[in-house]
Amino acid sequence: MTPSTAGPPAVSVIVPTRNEALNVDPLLRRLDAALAGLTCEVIFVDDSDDETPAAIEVARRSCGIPVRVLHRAPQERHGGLGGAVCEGIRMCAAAYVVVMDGDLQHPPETVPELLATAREQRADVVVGSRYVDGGSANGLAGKGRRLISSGSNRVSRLVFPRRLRGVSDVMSGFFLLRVQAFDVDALRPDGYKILLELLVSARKLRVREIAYEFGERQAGASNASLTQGVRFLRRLFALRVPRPARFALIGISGLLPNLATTWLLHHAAGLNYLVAATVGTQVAIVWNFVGCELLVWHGPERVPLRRFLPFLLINNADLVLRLPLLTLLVDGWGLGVGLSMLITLAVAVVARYFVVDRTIYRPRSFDADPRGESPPAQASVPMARTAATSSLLPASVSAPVSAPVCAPTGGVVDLRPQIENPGVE
Ligand SMILES: Nc1nc2c(ncn2[C@@H]2O[C@H](COP(=O)(O)OP(=O)(O)O)[C@@H](O)[C@H]2O)c(=O)[nH]1
Ligand SMILES: [Mg+2]
Repeated sequence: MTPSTAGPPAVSVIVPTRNEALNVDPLLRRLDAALAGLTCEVIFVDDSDDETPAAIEVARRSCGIPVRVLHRAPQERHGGLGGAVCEGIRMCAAAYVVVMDGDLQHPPETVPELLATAREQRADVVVGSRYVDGGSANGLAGKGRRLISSGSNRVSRLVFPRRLRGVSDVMSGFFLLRVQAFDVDALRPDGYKILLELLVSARKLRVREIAYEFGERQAGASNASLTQGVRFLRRLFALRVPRPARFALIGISGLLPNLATTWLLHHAAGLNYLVAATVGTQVAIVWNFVGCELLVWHGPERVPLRRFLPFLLINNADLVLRLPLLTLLVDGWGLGVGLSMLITLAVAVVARYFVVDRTIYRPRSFDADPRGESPPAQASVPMARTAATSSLLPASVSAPVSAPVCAPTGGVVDLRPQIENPGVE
């Protein structure tokens, strides 16, 4: 195929890869044949530790399609698979991107149909679906994977009934996007299932589906794991429930270990009630900290202890400050003890939220997080580095032609805070 060099390509195919050395050559060959006649480019966003970059370098020489590669070093792998897709979208030169796996489970021959559907039906998203007539999920390895896939689909649609209405395969990794319909910088990708994130983040999307047969992995091993499942559930919760509400929920749930510990130490172990209540409070603080790390701010795994110590301090200070307020309400204003307790607790939760948010979890804390657990600072990889990282880039294709939404940040790390999607539905 002879790609046209005039103007931007019609479609950029984004392939996130992690250890796919044996698959990139057959993938590029099939894409080359399938996309004959289309102006296009392929962008690999590679997080591999094997020889995948070298394999792409070799394979691209006999490929008629311009191929670009962004290889991310371990400390740059923000957001895992989802983060890689977002990087690809930022780099793309076309108005449409197709995202597909690098292991040939997604048939390259279906890419033209995705594009044709988007153009004919003026769609913002075209989802390759395994669950419509003509589609098949047989390539999913084992009954367990099939159950997880269909279960996650159902749960997602239950959580976002309006946004996901009519989408039969929310878990699909094979889809097309009209780039202008999305603000990639507002996303907080977290591992797999980036399509869910995209679908719930933008309003009024025109979504269409086409069937495809999910094939078997060509070579190598799947990167999916239980951890990815946990990250998915966590992300679903975060997309649905705004952060302050998550914080409040964790705080309320902390009452349980607090009361249980206090009761046990006082009644079962016979400790003085003040000692028991103090220990109970410390247990609740640990509970809250773990909850905040996992479900509220998603702190990086490294050195959580460094965040725990100030967390412990803030929570105990809160206890000390609440008592004078309680005295003021009860003795000064004559309010009942129960009501006063409730008021002081509510004031404390709000104050604690702001203090913890602005100090322990302020954006700077996440700047260098390699796992990209919802980094509020988006570390965009400059195009210059892209070119330098990869000798794979012919000069003519090393820079995108034009696309405002995916313009590279040109060597600058963009520190704008990321916008979460609180209560997006
Ligand atoms: N860039 C990047 N690609 C990834 C990552 N994890 C998986 N992939 C790629 O995403 C695609 C789907 O992953 P795969 O392991 O096949 O998952 P499965 O299809 O659910 O079993 C493949 O092309 C992988 O190489 C990652 O952390 N970063
Ligand atoms: Mg796969």
